[in-house]
Order: sequence, then structure tokens, then C-alpha cells
Amino acid sequence: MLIKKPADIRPSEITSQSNYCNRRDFLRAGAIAGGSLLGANALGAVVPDARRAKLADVRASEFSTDETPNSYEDITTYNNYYEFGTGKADPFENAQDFEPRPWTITVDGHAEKKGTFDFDDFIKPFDLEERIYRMRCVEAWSMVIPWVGISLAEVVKHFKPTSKAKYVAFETLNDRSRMPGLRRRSLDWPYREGLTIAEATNPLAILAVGLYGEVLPNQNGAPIRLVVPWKYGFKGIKGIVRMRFTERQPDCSWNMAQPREYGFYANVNPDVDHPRWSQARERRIGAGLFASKQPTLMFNGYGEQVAHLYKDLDLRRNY
Ligand SMILES: Nc1nc2c(c(=O)[nH]1)N[C@H]1C(S)=C(S)[C@@H](COP(=O)(O)O)O[C@H]1N2
Ligand SMILES: [Mo]
Repeated sequence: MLIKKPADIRPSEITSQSNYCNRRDFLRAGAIAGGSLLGANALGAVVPDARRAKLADVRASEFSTDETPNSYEDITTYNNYYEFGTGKADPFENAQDFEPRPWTITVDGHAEKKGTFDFDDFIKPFDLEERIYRMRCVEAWSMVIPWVGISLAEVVKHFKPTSKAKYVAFETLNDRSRMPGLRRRSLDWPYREGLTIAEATNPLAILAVGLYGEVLPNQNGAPIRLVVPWKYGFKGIKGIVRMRFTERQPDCSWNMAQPREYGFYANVNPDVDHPRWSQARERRIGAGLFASKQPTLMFNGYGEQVAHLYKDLDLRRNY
């Protein structure tokens, strides 16, 4: 285990957001904090099972944007998470009582290391980083979100995919007793997404476990979700329970539902319109109803890091 740098979150982004803590959560968070005095570094990353508990040992990332993050309220009340309903406020309203524990993640397919891991054991080997990313939804709205996450590239390396592995497929929890939206066939459950191995090992891709320096809220995908900032929001699968290394391009929920509208790649691209609307501009959530839309950037502004992944690909056909 490498020695980590001390926590280095920009205080301005966190202090105003952390007032709420119920007594039970407060006590549990306290117990974790006490434990960390004995050496959280030596134990690896620890994500407490307590709402809005602060995450320890988070370092800042060189990949963060310096744009102002959206408010905690914007980020946690305007969501897409169809397992909790299709309205933008549904996940906030219907996911409050969801318990993201116990939680296991199964890793299978073409990899040397496989198995079913308890969430804490899964993330323990990896360092926590704050990554303030621009996020762009296919519905032409955007936000800036201060995630806390672990590098997906590190995770992939850890499980040692074999030469047969060309893609990584992810699946969301599919438990009707805990997710009311699953009773409707708004999508073919479980929610599924995938990346090429090259995409999954790009340094920008993360698995997020936190937001604003705190444990990830349920409506944003607790306890662990994917974040790929150069792709449309729907690639960012929430509540991940399975990660599978595959030889063939995996099925993806939105692509299965509407193949003409949602492709496998789903790179943010202002030049390729969605069949029903333009993708050239975006509305920044929180900017006010009368604020003008801003231009959308190729690869959501992350071209320097990711354009090389697609140099041999026709991005009009591979949308
Ligand atoms: N399991 C699951 N993951 C999901 C979705 C979903 O419906 N179910 N919606 C996606 C879409 S369309 C978007 S825009 C993002 C929204 O993430 P956020 O609510 O944290 O901003 O989650 C993505 N991940
Ligand atoms: Mo989306």
C-alpha cells in the first residue's frame, strides 16, 4: 500500500454543504473517524455506511475543472435513475429509504482475478480522489459535479483482464423490493452499460463513491457508480453490482431501448444531433431559467485526454 497524501479537498466546496447529520449517522461517522486515527492510510480507502458522512483521505485531482460546481441541492434533486421513477424529482423522493448495504460487487468474465466482493473490500485497495467534472446529459442539460471516486483504470488493472477482454460491462442492482421503478418496464432491467477496455483504462474514468466530500447519496447511485465525463450522462451507471470483462460489445440499456437515438459510444458531440433535438448547446442547471444556453464542447471539453481513443472511428456512425 502506498502512503497517501493528506486530505486535500478545497474547503470552500465542502463546508457549506455538510450541516445535516442525524444522530445515528453522526455516531457512526464518529466511530469511523475514531478508527481513522489508528491509520486510515494503512487500511486503505474506507467509505462509511452513514448518510452524508465525510470521506477521509481524499486527495485533489489534476483533472478537476475550475468551473464553479453546481449546488448540492441541484445535484441531488434533479436526477435520472429510472429504478426509482422516471421523473427528475423521483429519485430524490423515492430513494431516501434505500439501504445501500449490505452490498456486493461481482467481477467475472475474462479476468484472472474474479469473485464476489463486499463493497468495502472492493474499494479498499484504491485511493480516493476528488474529481470536479463537467457532466453533460443527452437531454441537453449540464452540471459541474465534485465527485469523489477511485480510478477505474486502477480497478481494471487490479482484476487482471486477459487478452480476450475487449470490453467492461456493468449492471445495476435489480431488486424490486428496494427499487419501486423496477415494477414498470420503462427499460429492460437490469440497467446495463459498457465501455471498451481502452475507455475504461483512460485516466478520466472513475467509479464514484462520494459527492462534495461526503458519502454518495442514494439518488446519485450509492454506494458506487460510473462517471465518464466525456460521454452523455446515461453511460454513468448507478448502483453497480456487477462488472464483467467481455470479448464482445456488451448490451447497453438505452441502446437496446432506442438504438437509433442512443449508441454504444455516446461521446458528447455537438456535431451529431439526437434524432429529436440538437446537441449543439446545453442548459447549465442552476444558471436560472432565463440564462442563455452555452455551446457544447466536443468530448464535453475533454478531447485532449480522450480524442486519441477514437481517431480511427467514424463518430457519425458510431454515436
Ligand atoms: N442504474 C441507472 N443508472 C443511471 C440511470 C438510470 O436510470 N439507472 N440514468 C442515467 C442517466 S440518463 C443520467 S443523465 C445519469 C444522471 O446521474 P446524476 O443523477 O447523478 O446526475 O445517471 C445515469 N445512470
Ligand atoms: Mo441522461
